[in-house]
Amino acid sequence: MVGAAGCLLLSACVRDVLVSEGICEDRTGMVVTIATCVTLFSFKVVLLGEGCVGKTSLVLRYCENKFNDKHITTLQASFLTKKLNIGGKRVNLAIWDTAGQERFHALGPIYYRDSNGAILVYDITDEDSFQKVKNWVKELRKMLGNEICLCIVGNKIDLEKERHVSVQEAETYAESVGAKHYHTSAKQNKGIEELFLDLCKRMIETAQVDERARGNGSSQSGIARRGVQIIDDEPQVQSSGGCCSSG
Ligand SMILES: Nc1nc2c(ncn2[C@@H]2O[C@H](COP(=O)(O)OP(=O)(O)OP(=O)(O)O)[C@@H](O)[C@H]2O)c(=O)[nH]1
Ligand SMILES: [Mg+2]
Repeated sequence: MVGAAGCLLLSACVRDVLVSEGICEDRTGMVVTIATCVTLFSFKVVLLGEGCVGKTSLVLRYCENKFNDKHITTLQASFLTKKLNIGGKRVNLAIWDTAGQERFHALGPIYYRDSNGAILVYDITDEDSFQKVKNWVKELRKMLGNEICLCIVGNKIDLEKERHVSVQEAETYAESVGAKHYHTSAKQNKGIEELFLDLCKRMIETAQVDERARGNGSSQSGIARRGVQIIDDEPQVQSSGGCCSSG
């Protein structure tokens, strides 16, 4: 199927984005239309973790560059979006910030279902919050398998002197479950851009691998099911002449 801008649509969930269109003459004097598309990825990311570890603070810092010293507990979940451009690829992030309070735990599947990435947050000064991350990893791997990109985040690194979770232990654990570990401070705005950028690159890679597998007919799962959108980003040149069109 060929899109309006001449881009080849690779899957049912694909959307092409026309970023520029112009008319010029080629070397033979024929009038041609040049249309350029970019790849558009739409990813869903969920934040999970115990109450008060800083999930909302991380999202607010990332999306709005704000920080609040007060803890305003999240009820159920909240939702923010962010648009990025990574090496010519456009990424739309839908970020779900969930409530950490135990009474909301059962709502988890509503928010992590169909997620491409999960950010599991603990507070480096609170050992229990790290144990809670381990519970989330078990649940996510059981419910979603290996297709979801997992990030384990030790937040509040500005409180290094009060650290109760060893860096070595956290990093070794993350590696053992196929997750990546990150260190952040929402308060001091440290490590957050890097966290989201790295996650986006990993999700793009996963999506492209899935897409190639689908192209080979070896997988019907993955990308389409999880709403990832990929398009060909090659500039397309189309002849605009009627009978003279080369097709
Ligand atoms: N020192 C320090 N405090 C932080 C940091 N991030 C968040 N906080 C504080 O920790 C408290 C809890 O932050 P939230 O972002 O509301 O925590 P949460 O995980 O969203 O909590 P729930 O919504 O109840 O699940 C607030 O008082 C924040 O100001 C940080 O990096 N450093
Ligand atoms: Mg919150």
